[in-house]
Amino acid sequence: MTSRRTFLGGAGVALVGAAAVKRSAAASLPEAPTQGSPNTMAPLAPPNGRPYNPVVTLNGWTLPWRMNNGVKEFHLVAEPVVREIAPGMKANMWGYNGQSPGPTIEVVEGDRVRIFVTNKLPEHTSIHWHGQILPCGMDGVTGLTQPGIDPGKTFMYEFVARHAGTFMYHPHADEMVQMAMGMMGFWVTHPKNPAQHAVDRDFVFLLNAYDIEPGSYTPKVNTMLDFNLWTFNSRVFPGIDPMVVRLGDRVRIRAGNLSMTNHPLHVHGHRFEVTGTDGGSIPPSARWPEVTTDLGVGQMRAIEFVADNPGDWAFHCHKSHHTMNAMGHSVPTMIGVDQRGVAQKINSLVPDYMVMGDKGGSMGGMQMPLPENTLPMMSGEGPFGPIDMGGMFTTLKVRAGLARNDYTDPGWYKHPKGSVAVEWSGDMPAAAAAPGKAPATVPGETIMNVKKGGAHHGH
Ligand SMILES: [Cu+2]
Repeated sequence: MTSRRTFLGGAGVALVGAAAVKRSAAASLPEAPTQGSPNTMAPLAPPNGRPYNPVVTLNGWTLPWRMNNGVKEFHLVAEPVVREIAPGMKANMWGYNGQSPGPTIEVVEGDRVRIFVTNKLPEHTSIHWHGQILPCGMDGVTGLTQPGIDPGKTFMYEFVARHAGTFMYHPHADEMVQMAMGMMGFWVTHPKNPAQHAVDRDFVFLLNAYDIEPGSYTPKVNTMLDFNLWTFNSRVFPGIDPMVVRLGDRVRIRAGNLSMTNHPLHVHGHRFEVTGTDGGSIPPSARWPEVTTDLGVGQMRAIEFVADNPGDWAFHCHKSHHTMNAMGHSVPTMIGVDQRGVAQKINSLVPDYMVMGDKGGSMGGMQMPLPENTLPMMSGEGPFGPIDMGGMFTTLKVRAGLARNDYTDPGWYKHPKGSVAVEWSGDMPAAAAAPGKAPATVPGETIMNVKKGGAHHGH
């Protein structure tokens, strides 16, 4: 909560920062609260300014502001942080105000916003306000619209949040390094009229990816595509909190993609509509039902649905390797190979060896010894056993009888009697034969149609 806020470095740092601020109308820099806890913080009800319905940042928080003569003033501090990726693993990252991603910024359409950005990184940075329609010189592109913010300096951005919508912020300076290190944050501009696009629960998070070698703590910043940790707000399952909603609630989930590949986000048990992009709200006549929506690189989507189906529903990226944590790829496929006996022989030479694929066992149930500061590939214990998931996976917990502002994890869903898939213990029915004549086969023999002739020209 914001009660955990601390003053960064105290008044001394504020004075040094203020000296570097040239055009500030303020006598001093606004407070720069920091957040150390990776827990999902309760929505921040606006203490002043125009009213709005606040969002919930998954495993994150919203940045408080100072109102100064009608201008909302925020203070972001770009700095090295330690982020818990999930219990059992921490990473040395770069972020804002104590965390990666940085805090969510929430403002209202028409608000004049002033953002102070202090750089405590070892290299220059800048912030681009992705999706905002603003004066060119406030766009945050180092070299193009401003000089970089050197280490120890504070810059001031000021603009009017002209359009309601879902946005994000990230550096436009040494981008590959700074984004690989976790520098990004969410931005929501609420509509002037709180009744417009109103929902009961509004969740936000960013999609990001890291390459952290098992046993190490710092992301590899030269990785271009082959990342090994696929995260929601720099967290992996089971470190991602469930999205808890009340039965019958209208729910909005907003996500932005600052990783280097696309992510098809899939919801179980519900149909949704994409109601917004980083370009704004989509008119109702242009929406269509979906259960999966693909988020391209640099895109944002807002989806909405009524949570009318109680249960614990999976919510995840549909790329199966994105619901896994760091893994080795140089393993041959052993599906169909009977490995019984092999493990014992290898175990006499390599004590920790285990087989996968056939007669080996699923990865979720494996208890492999891991290097320090590394998560299992897939984990998470459910009410029926291992969930076999990691990475971009969490649950949507739909429950009757929750209080309006209650986001507490209600535990596992209690299924009505007779509504859970069970093992069949009766007689097996006779298999129905397909119409037509089956080809004659000899047991154990495989029929192959081989196309003869012609050279192989490669791929
Ligand atoms: Cu994905």
